[in-house]
Amino acid sequence: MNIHHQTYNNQHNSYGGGVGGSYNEYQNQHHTSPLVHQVVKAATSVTAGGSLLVLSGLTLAGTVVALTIATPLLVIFSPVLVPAAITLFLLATGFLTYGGFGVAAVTVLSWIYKYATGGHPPGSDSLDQARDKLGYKARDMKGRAEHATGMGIHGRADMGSALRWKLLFSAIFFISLDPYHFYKRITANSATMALKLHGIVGSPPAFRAMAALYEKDLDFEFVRVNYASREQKTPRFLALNPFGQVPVLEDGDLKLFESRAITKYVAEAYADKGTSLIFKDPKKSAIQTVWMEAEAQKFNSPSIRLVFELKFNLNRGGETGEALVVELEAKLADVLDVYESRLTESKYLGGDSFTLADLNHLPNLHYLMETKVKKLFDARPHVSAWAADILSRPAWVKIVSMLQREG
Ligand SMILES: N[C@@H](CCC(=O)N[C@@H](CS)C(=O)NCC(=O)O)C(=O)O
Repeated sequence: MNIHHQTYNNQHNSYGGGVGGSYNEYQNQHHTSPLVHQVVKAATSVTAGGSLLVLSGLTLAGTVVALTIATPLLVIFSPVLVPAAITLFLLATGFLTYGGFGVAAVTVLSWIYKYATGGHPPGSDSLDQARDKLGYKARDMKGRAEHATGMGIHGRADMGSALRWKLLFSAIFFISLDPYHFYKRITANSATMALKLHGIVGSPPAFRAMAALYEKDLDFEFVRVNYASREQKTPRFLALNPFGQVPVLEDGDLKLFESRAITKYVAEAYADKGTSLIFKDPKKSAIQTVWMEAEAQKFNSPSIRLVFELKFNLNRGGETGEALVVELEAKLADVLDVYESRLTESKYLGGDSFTLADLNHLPNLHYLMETKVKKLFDARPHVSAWAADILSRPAWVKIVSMLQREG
């Protein structure tokens, strides 16, 4: 997100245990050996798909055996009506079941192969979502227990990985119960959705992009990037963003990264939909750009670093770098003084209506309001009213609900 964020991340290999956002948890899971992963994945794929193939084979064998018994009956008894009916019944049910198991086995095998090798087969998002949610809760409890007993943080990666496989086995079980529904999901899923946002729940830049899509009332698919397997660093993801970070927006054949570039594109390309997020008049537009730059160049750095210090800090046992916080608060206070003055002359930063100049602030603003830094906003009446106004917009409230549901 910015240079500070990266440095922080590298030092601690984590944004923290995250009281506030599930996305921090993904950063804890980079330790599992890829080789071990691949071996386990391959073994599981073979076992799961193999059992379906065995079922298929058993049905075929059963059909052949039953036919062998029925055929002499056909010869011995005449008229042939009863044995013929038995034979036809066996033929129909036996071969149909055999074929069904075979097709299911091949489908499941290829789905598992894609999922286990870090791909995104249709329906895997729901599985990942459930996995991530369970993993987050489990790691959070484990982290608290370890913290209480003074233990280290080792072993968190195994927890996420084990959950992934348990969920995968549950999924296989349910798929075999209802293969038709599974098939329908595969064929009806995302292929037709033009807009795709790749991100993780809780990530401030991903939420920035999502806010623009919601303001524009656009249908889009939210593709959850799997941090546990470092999906953002795989060749497939690097082809979307060579920096290996979320968010990425796909609109048909257009692929965009950098959250602010995404919000700008969405506002311009879908100018006639939903909320108008930009001014058309060149002078108004120029002023709006000034405040968009203020967010990116002045507000973002102290605010996101404070978010990481104060909101996502549990990995360090709840400690924060107090001196750093004081320094960052002073920097942010200077920025907010300028904002206070600006907001006395105009209801929104970019002008008289809500635009990208305001929207781009939302994620950091949201997280800061849950920290002691809120006092800096409360002390400035215009800034405080502005923050309350933009944070209560329906598009943003939708995102907060998602965070509460999944975070
Ligand atoms: N300037 C970028 C920052 C993106 C960013 O920092 N994304 C983080 C998540 S909050 C990420 O993907 N980190 C993963 C990594 O660096 O491996 C933006 O605004 O889109």
